[in-house]
Amino acid sequence: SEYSQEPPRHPSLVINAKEPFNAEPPRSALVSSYVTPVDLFYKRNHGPIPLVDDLDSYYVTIDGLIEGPKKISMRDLWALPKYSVTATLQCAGNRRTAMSKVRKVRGVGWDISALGNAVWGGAKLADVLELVGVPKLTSVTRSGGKHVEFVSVDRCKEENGGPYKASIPLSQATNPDADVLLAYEMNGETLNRDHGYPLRGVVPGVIGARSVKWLDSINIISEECQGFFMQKDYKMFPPTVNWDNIDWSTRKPQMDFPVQCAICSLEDVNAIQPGKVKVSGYATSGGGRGIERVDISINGGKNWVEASRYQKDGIPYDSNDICSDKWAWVLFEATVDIPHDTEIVAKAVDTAANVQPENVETIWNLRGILNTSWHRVQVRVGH
Ligand code: MTE
Ligand code: MO
Repeated sequence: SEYSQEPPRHPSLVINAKEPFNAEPPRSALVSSYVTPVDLFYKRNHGPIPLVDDLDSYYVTIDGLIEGPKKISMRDLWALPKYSVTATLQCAGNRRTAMSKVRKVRGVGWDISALGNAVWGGAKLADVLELVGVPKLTSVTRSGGKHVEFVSVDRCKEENGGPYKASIPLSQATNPDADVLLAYEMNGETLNRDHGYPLRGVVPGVIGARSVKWLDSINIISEECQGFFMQKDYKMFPPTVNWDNIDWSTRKPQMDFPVQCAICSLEDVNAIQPGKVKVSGYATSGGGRGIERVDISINGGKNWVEASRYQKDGIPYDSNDICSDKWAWVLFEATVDIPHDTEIVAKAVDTAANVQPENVETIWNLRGILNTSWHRVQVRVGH
């Protein structure tokens, strides 16, 4: 079958769909390290994993509304300055299963682990675009190019057997500070097949869907990419929109991720002993915004205590510190006293003072994306 060449995977991944392969690590694995190990990093696919086996004949075609189209080889990319960017990638469908409990939504079910934090190594897209005559900080090319479209070598049914694709604004692509990468390494190793070997886009601060794996070509275009995943998916609709009245053209493709957090040290319903419990998890926001605060409640949201935050072990996190990783998640930890059955809640505030919605009902949408509601876990004590 078309799925006969899938790579081996870690046995502790929770498989949400087999073909295409969609899987996430157990909650507890996420908070075991600041940088998520590659084999435990969530895997989100829309088709079989393509096999690119000859790097010497591999190249990315850069074409479209530019002066000189060019084929870029891995050698060309390796010759450019290499950057390492620690960035959290999160699927827009993270926490979809919980949204589905309010009212059914369409899409692969995910618990809270459809995200991970990795050190991506590669060339900056801004440097690559210079090779085809597009200078830094360009928002429109002389021939009217305003968007950068990434096209994959994979095949998916949503595109009627065509490749997965997505685009970002040219202004972001040519801004060195946006840290958009053409990545060939993940956590210091050659990118593996599941995550886009030999080359993928990494667009920090933006929903995972725009970080296209297995790049085949890059096109400079005048309008945003017209592909399925830009125009007929990954858009945020109000709760009133259903499959009978949906008009996809009324909404923009989702880009930045809103502020999010989740408790990873406890399962949905946990039996624990009375006394002190460590509550830990992740918090992350989009657009390079840091995490200002994480609040924990042990009585369903009546009272709150502030959790401690960190990125690197032992060093308290400071969103103003230039040594903090601006595109990466912040892990949090609080020790609380749990005398009886209760609901533990976590919510984060980002550096723009954006907060998470209290209830999932108010942000319900038919595709089940961006469930960033307060994260709640039930604990049963002492029986
Ligand atoms: N790129 C290609 N070519 N095909 C895909 O199916 N899935 C996207 C994105 N890039 C996808 C893709 C989605 S929806 C997400 S969330 C991320 O890749 C997941 O990246 P990962 O599997 O490396 O975690
Ligand atoms: Mo995704």
